[in-house]
Amino acid sequence: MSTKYTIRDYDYKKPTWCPGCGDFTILNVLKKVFASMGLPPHEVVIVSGIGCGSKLPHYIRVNGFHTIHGRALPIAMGLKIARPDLTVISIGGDGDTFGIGAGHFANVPRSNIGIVHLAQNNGVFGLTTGQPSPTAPKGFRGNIYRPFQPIPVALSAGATFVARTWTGNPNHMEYVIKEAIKHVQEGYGFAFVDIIQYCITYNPVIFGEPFITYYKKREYDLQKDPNYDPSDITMAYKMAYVDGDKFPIGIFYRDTSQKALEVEFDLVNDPPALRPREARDVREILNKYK
Ligand SMILES: Cc1ncc(C[n+]2csc(CCOP(=O)(O)OP(=O)(O)O)c2C)c(N)n1
Ligand code: SF4
Ligand SMILES: [Mg+2]
Repeated sequence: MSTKYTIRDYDYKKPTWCPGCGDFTILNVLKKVFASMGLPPHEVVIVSGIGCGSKLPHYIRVNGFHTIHGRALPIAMGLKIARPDLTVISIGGDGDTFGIGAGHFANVPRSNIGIVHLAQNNGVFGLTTGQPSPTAPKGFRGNIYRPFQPIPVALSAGATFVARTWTGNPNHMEYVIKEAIKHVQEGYGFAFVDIIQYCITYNPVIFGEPFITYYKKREYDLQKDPNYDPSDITMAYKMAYVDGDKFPIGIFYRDTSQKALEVEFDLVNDPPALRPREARDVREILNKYK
């Protein structure tokens, strides 16, 4: 553990989120994690999509890339291939990750690229004023679909680290995000964290109970269960479907038998974007298309 950086080293602009929004907790926890892991701000990149939560890179002093709706993951992947020496975090809402970006969520994990993806899962399209997102329960504001299941989909997509936390338990979130970053640093590949996020404006009540009360009553920490083995994918699938009176949080799955893509192709010590380039005369190519 390093004491080189403090939380204040990552402070930047003041967020414009609604007072009480769970995105504040995610922002504060990220600063805490970066400081306690001693991550230099210039060696971290946060790539986001579009949405309330995706504004996060504007509010933290690390490199930021606010991209387009649903596309944080492929951009983060390209960036990690070019600069595997950097800590790359991709972040986006539930609409971003499981709706418009679902194709990337199904395919980027199986590359096992060493990035952490954080889903700000609030059950609504917050920025566009509260339409049901893919994770909204059936019946919510006229939603006729059953909710999308992030954990089993991440497992099936080949993520080698799959976890869940929520914005009402910042200590737990800190633990889980730190473990996700460590998984990547140790060269094991893609890490996914589903963060159940409080949207105080458009989704403050879960099945008739206030958000905080609902999850506080039901949170069930997998790492406190001595019989839970996160290396067992069948246990992970089983726990992923537990819902109702018990809401599992923590590391569902961790596979340390695979190599990250950037490790397998030996890119880490020779980042492609930092390789010396010879000056090339492009006129010959351009002339071809005249
Ligand atoms: C290609 C495209 N389609 C639609 C939109 C409109 N749009 C902006 S944000 C958003 C949904 C945001 O929801 P979510 O990803 O859950 O993030 P939140 O605001 O809840 O944090 C939509 C549909 C857009 N910006 N770009
Ligand atoms: S609308 Fe919801 S998600 Fe968006 S800033 Fe407000 S509380 Fe947060
Ligand atoms: Mg959302």
